[in-house]
Amino acid sequence: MNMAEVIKNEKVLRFIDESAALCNPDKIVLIDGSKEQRDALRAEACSTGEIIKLNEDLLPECYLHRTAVNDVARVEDRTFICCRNKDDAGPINNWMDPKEAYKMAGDIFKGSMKGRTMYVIPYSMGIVGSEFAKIGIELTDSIYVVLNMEIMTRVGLDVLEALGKDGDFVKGLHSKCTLDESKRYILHFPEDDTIWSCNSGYGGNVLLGKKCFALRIASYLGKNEGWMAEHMLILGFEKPDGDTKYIAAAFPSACGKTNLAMLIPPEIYRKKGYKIWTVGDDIAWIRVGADGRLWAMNPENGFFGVAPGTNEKSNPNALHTTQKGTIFTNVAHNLDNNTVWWEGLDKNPPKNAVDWKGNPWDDAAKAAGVKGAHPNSRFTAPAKNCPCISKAFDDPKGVPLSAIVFGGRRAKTAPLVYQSKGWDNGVFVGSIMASETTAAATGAVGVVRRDPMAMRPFCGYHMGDYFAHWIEMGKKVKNPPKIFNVNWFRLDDEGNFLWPGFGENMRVLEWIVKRCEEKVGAVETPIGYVPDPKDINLEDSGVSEATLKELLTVDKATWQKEADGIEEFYKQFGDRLPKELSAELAALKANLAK
Ligand code: OXD
Ligand code: MN
Repeated sequence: MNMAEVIKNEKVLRFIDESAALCNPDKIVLIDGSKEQRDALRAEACSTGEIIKLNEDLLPECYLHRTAVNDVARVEDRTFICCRNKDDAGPINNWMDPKEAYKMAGDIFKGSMKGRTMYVIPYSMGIVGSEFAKIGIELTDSIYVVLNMEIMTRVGLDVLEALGKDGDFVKGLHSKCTLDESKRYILHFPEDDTIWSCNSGYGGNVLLGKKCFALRIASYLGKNEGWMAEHMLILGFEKPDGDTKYIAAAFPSACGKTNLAMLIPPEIYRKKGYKIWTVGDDIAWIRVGADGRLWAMNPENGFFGVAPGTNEKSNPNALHTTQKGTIFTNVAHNLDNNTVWWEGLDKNPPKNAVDWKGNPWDDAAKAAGVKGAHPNSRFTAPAKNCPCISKAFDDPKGVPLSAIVFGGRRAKTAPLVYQSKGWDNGVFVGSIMASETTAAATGAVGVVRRDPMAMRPFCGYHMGDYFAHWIEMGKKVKNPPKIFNVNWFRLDDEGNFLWPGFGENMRVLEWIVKRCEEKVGAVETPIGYVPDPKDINLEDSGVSEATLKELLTVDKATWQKEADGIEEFYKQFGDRLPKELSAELAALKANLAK
């Protein structure tokens, strides 16, 4: 294929030329999104051992990949925001001067694709050609990246068509290089719409459409263009009368976002006709609609979910989603039937297996406690496989939000659910989000890690300016969503979870929706509104009224300590902390002193 005949956009051609001059690949191949090309790439990657074809009858079109043992997760300490002014990156991000970063990484990229092919992936975040979609071009020397991008985003020649002769795009350059950890860098240049990633082959570091573009670069674009890129799932809550209310929810990593997005309601709800529909499980792009509401869309096209713990009970919808056209990364390989296995899938680990490192996983290894799958092993699965995918998934407008929900993992502090007292108070609630490491056996409370809006690792600019952007957005919406906080992880004094979680979270979602519809009252506390216990449906939940009361308590002494912690946390933002948030903190303190 003659690249210049197909690619009409000079800026794309220049980007390819400059990157090729730097990385020196033997060949350049444009990814066209066709099945023929995909099949050929799969076959090539199978022939080199990069991926393994799984049982076609049991897992059609599914593959297994193992990353290098030193390359199994996002690397926050090697992730940088490279903007000209250091202050603009803020106190939470790592910063590098863009000139230095280009020079340093340029030396690493130099000649890195020699003997390899450079693949050119044109992809769209959002529906191709829709007014809310944004386009990226990722250049990579990894077939694994190409195949994952084809699941996670919309890839193909129609993207180049939509880009047109002059359109702008996010430039992503990735090379595995030598997978040298000491030279691994994930660099973002928000002022240049550019991402450079080197020496990694792990999803979160190399599927540049996801965290790098759709959150870090997009959050910066959103600030400048008046919209928001958030680390949020989006779900539809359908009531028996067919009316569906949409909720976006932000949780730190490993708090069950994918599970909540694909929740199956308890039987008593199913019988009445309630349903949950998945619009997205990780990222929401949010804009102000002409109707004065906030509208959210999922820019992704697949799910990059954590495998361990996913099973028929915890998330049957996710499990079902992974049964076709899926790439599994770092799970155990069941050699008996050429399928996959991970801890928490079922109680029958395969007898004849290979672990995620590629070593035989025999009785001796199991007895020694060696895990079959890495704890952060993943599935990359097409969204359209999901049994509960929302019909709004393909709607370019997205969905109107009734509620925004924040959550974290707190042993004692946060009640099961509370509602903020309005937009600014809701921004405050999001800004103080936190998770604790819990020592469940003893009930001891661990270290608090503040993770504002679950964006701590993903905000592409100064977090204080990000808070200010949230406050500004509130001024633009006539009918803002109501803002809530949930905590599925509250513990009793013995360290047991008080709330069953998973599908039972439906009971809390129901209260949230009723509050949005102004169908139930609530009890005012110093931090916001909690449910009157009678308004949470406990039928068949196994939760007693006494436990629910405990779940809903707001302890003043605990919150006074929390307020001190917030004050400390806020100090680092200096004068970039919006005055609205200092006022909210002062109001909380005053409420607690009453
Ligand atoms: C993810 C994360 O991989 O948040 O989605 O870490
Ligand atoms: Mn995430």
